[in-house]
Amino acid sequence: MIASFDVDAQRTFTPLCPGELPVPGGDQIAEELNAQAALAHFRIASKDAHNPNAKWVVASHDDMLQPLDYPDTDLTWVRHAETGTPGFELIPGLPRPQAYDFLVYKGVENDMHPYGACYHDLKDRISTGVIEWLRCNEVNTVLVGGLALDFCVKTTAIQLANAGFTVYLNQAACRAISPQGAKAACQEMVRAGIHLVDNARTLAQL
Ligand code: VGL
Repeated sequence: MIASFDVDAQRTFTPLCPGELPVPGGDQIAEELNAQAALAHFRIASKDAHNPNAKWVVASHDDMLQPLDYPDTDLTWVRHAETGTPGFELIPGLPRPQAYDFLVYKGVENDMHPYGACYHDLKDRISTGVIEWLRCNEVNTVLVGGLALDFCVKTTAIQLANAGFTVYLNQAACRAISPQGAKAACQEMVRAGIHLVDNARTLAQL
């Protein structure tokens, strides 16, 4: 069985939320995510679900990406993806959350800021249930897209590959925070055995 995974495709990571973590073009991926989902038996999603009291919160973008010394919170970030705010919502063009076969919320704890959607912590110890859900539903192949390529998408794809799934990363269904980050992430994913494809049209031909 094949599952399509929309990783953190939320408004907070798009220019629609300029004060949060806008990823250039982040609001342009819905069509590709939908095309990719049309090739799969299941559609699942992850959403960052943060709160304003998280220990990694800093007030300005200039103070971001500073190292932090909590076990499961490695860097500072500005407030983003807070539940109940517009930034928490999925990007325009995606289905309502109710339409997904499985949804996972992550980054809920104040002192945990995971990137990958498969584990709540940064050491891949505490499962979010994604891997178990996929296995229960006899999924062996996962098509991945979302935001941002160089953080949460990369980490999620690698976690899935490490768990034994065949993983296809749809590059047209992703956007990255930085071009250098995207390049390094792609290299890391290839090393992890992930198949990079240009778009859903290519996926349809496989
Ligand atoms: C993400 C940075 C901080 C992501 C989340 O979803 O890629 N990036 N928090």
